[in-house]
Amino acid sequence: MNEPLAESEAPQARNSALGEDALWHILYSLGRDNAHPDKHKCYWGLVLAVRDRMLEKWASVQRQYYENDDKRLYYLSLEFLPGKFLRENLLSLGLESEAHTFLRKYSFSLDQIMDVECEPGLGNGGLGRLASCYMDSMATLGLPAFGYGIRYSYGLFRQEIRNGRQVEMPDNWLHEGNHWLIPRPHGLYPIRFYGTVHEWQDDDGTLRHDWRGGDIVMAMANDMYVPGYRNGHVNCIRLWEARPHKEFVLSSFNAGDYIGSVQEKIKDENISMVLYPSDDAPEGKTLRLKQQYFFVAATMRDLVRRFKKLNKPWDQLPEKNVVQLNETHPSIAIPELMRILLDEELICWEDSWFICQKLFAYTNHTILPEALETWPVELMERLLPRHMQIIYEINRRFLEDVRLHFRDEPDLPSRVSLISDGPEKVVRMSHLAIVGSFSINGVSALHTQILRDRVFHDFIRIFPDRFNNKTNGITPRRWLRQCNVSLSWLLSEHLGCDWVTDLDQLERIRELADDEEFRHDWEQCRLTNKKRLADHIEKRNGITVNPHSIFDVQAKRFHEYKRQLLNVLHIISLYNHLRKNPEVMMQPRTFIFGGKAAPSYWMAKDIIYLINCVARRINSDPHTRNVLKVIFLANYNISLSQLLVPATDVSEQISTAGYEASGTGNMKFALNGALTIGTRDGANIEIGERVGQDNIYLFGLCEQEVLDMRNRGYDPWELYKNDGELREVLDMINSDEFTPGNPTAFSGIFNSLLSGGDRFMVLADYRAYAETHQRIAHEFGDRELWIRKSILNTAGMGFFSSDRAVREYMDDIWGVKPDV
Ligand code: GPW
Repeated sequence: MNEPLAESEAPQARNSALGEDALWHILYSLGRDNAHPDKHKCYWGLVLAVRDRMLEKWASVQRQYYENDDKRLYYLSLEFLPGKFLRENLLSLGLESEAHTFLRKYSFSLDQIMDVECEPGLGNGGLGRLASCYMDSMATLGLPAFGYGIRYSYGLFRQEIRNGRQVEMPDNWLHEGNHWLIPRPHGLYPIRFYGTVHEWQDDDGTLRHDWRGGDIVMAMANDMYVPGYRNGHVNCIRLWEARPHKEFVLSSFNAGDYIGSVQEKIKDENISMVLYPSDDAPEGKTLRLKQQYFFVAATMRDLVRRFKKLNKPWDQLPEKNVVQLNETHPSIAIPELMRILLDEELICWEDSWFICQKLFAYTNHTILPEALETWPVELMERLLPRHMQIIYEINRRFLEDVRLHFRDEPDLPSRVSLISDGPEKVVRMSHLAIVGSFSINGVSALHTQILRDRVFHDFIRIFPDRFNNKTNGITPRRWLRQCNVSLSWLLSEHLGCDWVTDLDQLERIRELADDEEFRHDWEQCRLTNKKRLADHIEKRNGITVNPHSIFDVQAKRFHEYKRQLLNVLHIISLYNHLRKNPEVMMQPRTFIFGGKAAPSYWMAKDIIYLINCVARRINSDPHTRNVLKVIFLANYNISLSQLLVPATDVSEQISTAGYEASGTGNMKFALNGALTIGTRDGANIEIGERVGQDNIYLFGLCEQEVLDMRNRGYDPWELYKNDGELREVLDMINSDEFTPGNPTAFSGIFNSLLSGGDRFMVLADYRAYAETHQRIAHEFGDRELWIRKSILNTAGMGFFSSDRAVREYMDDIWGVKPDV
C-alpha cells in the first residue's frame, strides 16, 4: 500500500535533496563507494541525511530556549525504549516520500532497509516505553524538555527460545555503531564514588562539608534527538556513558603492570555496561546504585551549569527548572542537589532544602511491596558517604516536624521515616522522593487511589496537597500512524490528518460505525494487518495460522501478577473441550504470547516453558489444529509490538485487580481496534469508561473484592474440588501430559496455584474468565457487531494520547510552556 497522508504533498523541489545528501554521506562520512549502494549503505546514508536536518532544527531550538529564558523540564529515567528511529523521524520531519523516492531508485522499500536498524533496548517494559512516548509528546507540544538516562552498552537481553525455554543472549546494539547517537567527548564530568567527608569551618564559624578522595569516573554525554511531529521542534535525550578517569595509571604502567592498569579502566566503564533486566523488582546490587548516582550526578551538573549561565540568584532555580523523577530510581538526585548547594555553593540548609522541594516531582509506577526500592544504609555510607549524612539530616528534620504536628501518634514517625530499622537498616527511596518533591503522582485513577488509601496513606495526611493522578498515555504517532498504515489511511480519508496530533478527533468516527461501507473497509484493514502478522509467524515459528481466526494476544513482561497462567489454563481447557467434543463447531482461535522474564525469576521462566510445551502439544494435534493454535513469539520488543498491535482482535489485560499500576499495552491494542478482555485494574477501568462498557469485556474480582477475599482466607482447593473442568486442567499440568516422561516439570506452578498464599489468586478468577471468553467467541462470530465494537474502541481512545497526559503534567505540575 502507498504511503498516505499530507507529506506526499511535500514540495517536489526537495525530493532529490534528501537522496543526494544520502549519497554524499555514503561517500564522505562513511567512506564507501556510493555508485551502487546496497541496502546497508542506503540505510546509513539516509540516517545521516535525516540527522543533518534534525540537528539544524535542534540548534535553533536550543538557542530559542536561552533567548526566551524558558523554564526547562528535566525528565530523569533509568530506562528509555524509543524503538527504531528511521521511520519515526522521517514521519515527524515530513520526509517519508523523499526517502521513498531515493530508495525506489535502488529498488529498496523502507521496510527492507528498516531491517538494518538495531532497536535500542534501553528499558525493560512499560516504564521505559512511557518515557519515550512522553519525550515524543513533549517535542510535539514544543516543550523545552530534556530527557536524561544511561547509554547502556548492552540493552535488555535478546530472548531465544530453545527447547521451549527462555535463553538470554547479549544485546550488543552498538556493534555497528549508531549514528542516531552523537557522542560528546569534550567536556566530560568527573563523578565521585566512595571517599570521605571532611568538615571545616568557614569565616563565620559555620560548619562545612567537603567530600574528597575515592574513585572518579568520567561521564560522557551521548545525545539522541527527538523531533516533534511536523512542527520544526527537536529535543534531545542525553544518555551518559562511563569513561575511565585516566587512560592508564602511569605509575603501575611503569611498574610493569600494564594489564592491571587496563583492567582499572575497564572497571570504570562497567558502570554503563548493561541494563538491569528486572522489571517491577529492583536488584540491590552495588553496581545498580552506582548507575543511579552516576547518571543523576552528571545530569544535575548539566542543570546547574545551564542555570549558572543565566546569572540568576539560586532561589530562582525552581522557577527556571523542574525535574520529573521517573520512579525512585533517580531519587538520589535530591541529596545530590542538596550536596551541591550546601557544600559547593555554600548555601544554608533551609534555603537549599526550600529550593529542592520546589524543584523535584516524583511519579510512582508500582504498589508491589517488593518493587519499592530500598538501599542498605551500610552500602550508601560507603559508596556515597556525604549523601548518607544529608539523608540522615533530611530525616531528622522531617521527623521532628512530624512529631510536632502529630503529637498523639507516637508510631507515625517510624512508619514514615526515610530509614527503616530491621535486621538491616535501609533507606526507603520512595519516602525520600516524597519528602523531597512538591508533587507525587500515580499513573491511573485506581493506582493513585491505592497510593492514597494504602501505600502512602500516612504521607497523604502529612502532605495532603502533593498527591495527584496522571493517567498514562501513548503516542499516536508510533502507536497508530506508524504501526497501522492502512487504518491511518482510512481514518485520514474520513477525518483529515489532524487526529495525529489531536487524538480526540477520533470521536468523529463513532457515527461511521453505522456505515456499512466503512465497516467493510475497517475489516479489510484489520485483515491486511492480520495477514502480515500471519506471514511473520509462518517465517519465525514455521506455523501456519488462519488470519480469520481470533487473534488473541497477551504481550508484556512475564510476571505472576500479570497472570499469563490464567490465560494458559483456559487454553488447556479449550483444548480438552475440543478433544472431547470433536463434532462441535468452535470459533477458530490463535493465542499469541510475547514477553521476556527476568533471568533470575524462575517462576516466570517456568511459565514461558509451560506455554511452549502446551503450544507444541496443541499445534501438533491433528484433531484440533485447525481451530486452536498457540504461538510464542520470541524476543518481544518495540518492533515486534508494532507488528502485533494492529493485528490483534482480543487484548489480554488480566492482572490481579490492584496490581497493575496502569498498563499501557492495554491502550495500544484498544487504540488499534482490539477489544479488551481485562480485569478492573489500572487503566482498564478508565478504558472501559471511554469506549463504553458494551465494548470491553471486564471480568473477575475488583480490587476491593481481592482484599476481602484475602482477609477472609483464600482457598484455592475449594475451587479445585468444585470445578471439574479446572481440576482436569490442573491435574494435567501436574502430570507428564505436556512434558512426556517428566511429571514434575510444572509442580512448582501447580503448587503455587493451589497455595492459599497465592497473592495473585489466579484460580479465583478462572470461571469468570472462561465464561467471558465464551461470550467473546460468540460475539466475534457476529461480524457486524464485532466490527462496530472495534470501531467504537478506536473512537473512544483519544483520551489516552500521551499528548493529553503531557499537557496535564505541564499544566498541573511542571509549569513549563510550549516554545513555538
Ligand atoms: F516497579 N513499570 C515497569 F514501578 O514497567 F518501577 N517497570 C518497573 O520497574 C516499574 C513499573 C516499577 C510499569 C508498571 O508495571 C505499569 O503498570 C505502568 O503502566 C508502567 O510502569 C508505566 O507507568
